[in-house]
Amino acid sequence: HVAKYRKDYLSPAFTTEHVDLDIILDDHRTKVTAILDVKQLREGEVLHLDGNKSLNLLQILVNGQAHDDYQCSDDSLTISGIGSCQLTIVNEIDPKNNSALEGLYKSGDAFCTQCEAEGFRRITFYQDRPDVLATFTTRIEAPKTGYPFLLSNGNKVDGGELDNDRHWVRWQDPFPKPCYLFALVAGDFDQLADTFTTRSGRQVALEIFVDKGNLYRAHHAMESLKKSMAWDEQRFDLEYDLDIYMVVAVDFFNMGAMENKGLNVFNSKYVLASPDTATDADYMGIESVIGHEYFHNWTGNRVTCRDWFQLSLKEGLTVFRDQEFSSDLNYRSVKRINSVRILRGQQFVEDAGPMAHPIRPEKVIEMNNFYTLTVYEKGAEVIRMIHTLLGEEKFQAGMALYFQRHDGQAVTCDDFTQAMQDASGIDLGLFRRWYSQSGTPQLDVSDRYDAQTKQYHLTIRQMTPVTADQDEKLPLHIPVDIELLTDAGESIALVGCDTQRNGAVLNLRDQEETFIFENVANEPTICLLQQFSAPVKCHYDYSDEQLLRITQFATDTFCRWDALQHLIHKYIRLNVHNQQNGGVFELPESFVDVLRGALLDPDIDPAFNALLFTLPSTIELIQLFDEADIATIDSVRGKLMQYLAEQLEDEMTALIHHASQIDHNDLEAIQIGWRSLKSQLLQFAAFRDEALIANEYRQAQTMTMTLAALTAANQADLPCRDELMRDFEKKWQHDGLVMDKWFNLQATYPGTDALQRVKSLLKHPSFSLSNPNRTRALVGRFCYWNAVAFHAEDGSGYEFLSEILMQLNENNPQLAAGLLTPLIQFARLGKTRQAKIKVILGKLAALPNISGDLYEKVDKALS
Ligand code: BAL
Ligand code: ZN
Repeated sequence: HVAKYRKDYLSPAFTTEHVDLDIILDDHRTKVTAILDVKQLREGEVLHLDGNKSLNLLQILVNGQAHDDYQCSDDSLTISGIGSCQLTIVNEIDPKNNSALEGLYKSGDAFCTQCEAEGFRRITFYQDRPDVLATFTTRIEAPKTGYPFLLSNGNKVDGGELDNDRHWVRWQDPFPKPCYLFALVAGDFDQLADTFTTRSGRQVALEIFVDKGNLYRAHHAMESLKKSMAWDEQRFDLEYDLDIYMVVAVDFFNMGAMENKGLNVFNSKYVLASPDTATDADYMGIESVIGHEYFHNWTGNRVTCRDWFQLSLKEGLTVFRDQEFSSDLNYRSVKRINSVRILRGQQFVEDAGPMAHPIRPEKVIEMNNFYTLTVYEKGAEVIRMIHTLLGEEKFQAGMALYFQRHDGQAVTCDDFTQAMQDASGIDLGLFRRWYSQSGTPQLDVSDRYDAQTKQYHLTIRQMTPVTADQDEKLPLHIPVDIELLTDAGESIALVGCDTQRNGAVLNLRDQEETFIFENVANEPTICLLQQFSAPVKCHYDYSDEQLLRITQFATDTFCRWDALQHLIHKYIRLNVHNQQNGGVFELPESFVDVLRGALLDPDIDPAFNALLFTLPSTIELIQLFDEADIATIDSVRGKLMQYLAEQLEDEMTALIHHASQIDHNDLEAIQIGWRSLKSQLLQFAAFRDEALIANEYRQAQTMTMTLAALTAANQADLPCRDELMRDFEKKWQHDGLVMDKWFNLQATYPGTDALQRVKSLLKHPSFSLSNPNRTRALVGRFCYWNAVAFHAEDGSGYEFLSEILMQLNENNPQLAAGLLTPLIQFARLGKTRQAKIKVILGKLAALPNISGDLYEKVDKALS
């Protein structure tokens, strides 16, 4: 397993300008003929093609003549004695036995592909690197029966019938692309067709392909696609470029979806939705992933990455774009808070663990391991900071310059920031460190008020703790968006220091800076990081009174929510300490009163209140402790829920009732908000009213409310829980996607026998380890989210995961490496558990056939 380094990038000695593919599909012997127009860029070098041991090479021709000056190994084909030429390669592959779900494989009865990052080399020998851009024509041949649809990138240009019930189709993609954007799908589907007229008046055919019988579940995806196309024109001035845009939903898929040019392949989880099978969260997820893949057409496809170290060039930017899309269409504050929860709850943990890396990694063994929260979510935060520093207008000018300079090219993160800097005139020199430095910066904030001069002095110190990959850290350019509040909760105008955008964004550039504000009548309360203006941890010594003030009065909803989180963290810490020392559970009345006030507010904002009543998970709370006592943390969290359920019983009951009356089961934002609040309140109600929960389950008219009731019954381990679970199972056992919700609940069951239950469910007829969605729903969910059971002192959870990983190591290494995460993030688990984990990791490391995917992570965790 050999590491590659960003610093070693070398432009290719050859490129391929055009690829003519001919693929004759067969379950076990698919024949691939690739005719490549190869152009030599540097003299005196051989042509290096990437391959895979699964390829069976049949023939090589150079300009039509047999050529035998080549060397073929497990993963490469090196051809000597050629310059610019037409190179023909013929090989066979075995899609049906391809369980890794990379390259060409079978998902159910259909053929489909996944080529990013390095899957094309499992289809044929090729320069499988993103800086080789070629136009593609693709001829596909297959039986008509079973495969009436033969799809690839670009436009369909030809096709015909053959003997023996066979047919063929030819596709042509006029846009040069790297091979990771190649796609092929063949199968029998239901097809939902629509059109979109672009702003310049071109009609684009939109086609969504789903398994037979699922057409009624494809409409939301289609609506989301049309909204994405319109939004990208309006907000980013970007229009679609081909005559057709296709989306295919498949059940066996390692990722969420893939942005192949003109032919997106999607995990069916992000396409299929109907009110009885999908929750509001599923609907939102579909809208955002459909948007994400569509937005890649410009940020990823028209301008792509020079090399895979630059992945965040397209992913960070496209996540930022999909976040903005969801925010513009739905509810900006809720979207922002949810993004921050993922970042803090999971990306900060990645920074603190053995897989820490900058958003632009320096060293990679297996590229699939770097489709991370750091590259995606922190990458999006870095783009968001540029947006904050430049403002919308200059940011859009930067985007326009980026496309003007780089359309049709494979470029770097530096090219992007340079375009932003040149178009805006704002110096991003120091800011670029965000691309090369890993870790979560920490801000320490202190202040001083001078009543005589009416000056307020704000001092911010920054420090980034060392990470597993880097032991030297430098100061970063950090935008700190602030508000000052009076004791009465009024906003104070900011006068007198270097601020931008409404005078509220401070530019922190040095290790320590003091900002002085004038004309401040009284000592203010500071609200820090409005809209979470930078992906940092922030420490300020707040009094409870100040936090309660911010929760009630800050202009910024993120700051209001965040202040409440500070309080919750504080009381969790306090009560964990109490419980460990034989004390009793305590919570100040003032805190309960603020929550009561939120529930009684006549202008209640249900979606925001739902977030106030979403307590941090046990797994998030573990991060508050240097050495986490998981059982006690979990128990205190439960007590906090029960205590609030008792104290706020009347207010919660009234709102649950009110929400039920408002709910008409439609997707209006306000309705989603009320369902979301009711769902959260049911989690509390479960601790005192079993009948209510059972009743809610039976009367639910949407999957959102069905699942809310079932989740409440499961979390509180109510006597009716098993019966409701059986009812759900009976109703949905035929539908894997819906059963994933059931497996999720089984995985997070709070009872002491959770592991035994999960083990026995591996044999459930709806479960299969070969399906990534099922595996993540049961095994992944258990190991990541059932902290108490997975981290059981006896190590049984760790043993269980290692057995699963040994099974998946060869079959689907990418899936295995994803599941490994909770086993390598052990910093806060204490010595006993760490020792047990290291024994398990040692066993994995000793596997004779350990995949690069697992090796890279295990090796880092052990070193
Ligand atoms: N490019 C891989 C899937 C995605 O980020 O859209
Ligand atoms: Zn993406």
